[in-house]
Amino acid sequence: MERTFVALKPDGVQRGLCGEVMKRFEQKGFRLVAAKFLQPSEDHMKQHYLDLKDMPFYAGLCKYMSSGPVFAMVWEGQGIVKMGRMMLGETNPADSKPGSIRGDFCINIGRNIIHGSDTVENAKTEIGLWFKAEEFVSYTPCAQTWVYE
Ligand code: IDP
Ligand code: MG
Repeated sequence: MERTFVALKPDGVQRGLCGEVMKRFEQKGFRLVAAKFLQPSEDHMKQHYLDLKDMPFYAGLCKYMSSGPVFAMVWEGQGIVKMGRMMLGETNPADSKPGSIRGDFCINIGRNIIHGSDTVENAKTEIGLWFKAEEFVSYTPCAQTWVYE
């Protein structure tokens, strides 16, 4: 089973969208395996977005991400990395279709409310950066056999 890292950014939390995002992942049939609510440090965000360190918006991005609470989650399911990205929409909300999270709930690229891993490999790295092994809960959802054949 594939896992992905999803996080409501400070704007997503402030705008009361945690429940809406969780609802969409739950209703799809994905399984929540870890979650925490925290205010990440700027250093933590610099590490998380290390691949963007040469971009002009990097410093502002890390500041924004550490400016308030973040709701960090790990979700599991078949093909979840690619599907999760489709559920999020494009990086720029202006290019995101209605029906996607960014398409439905935000306008500016610098306030796009949510993060989701873009590849299986990056998901593994991000999950390792945000969560310890003991923070995962192992269980079988009662709907498991109704979601997967
Ligand atoms: P992603 O979040 O869709 O994976 P990335 O290209 O990895 O997009 O960029 C990470 C985050 O950096 C974006 O979600 C957004 O918050 C921010 N960002 C990306 N491009 C810009 C920009 O041109 N201006 C301001 N912020 C940006
Ligand atoms: Mg990215």
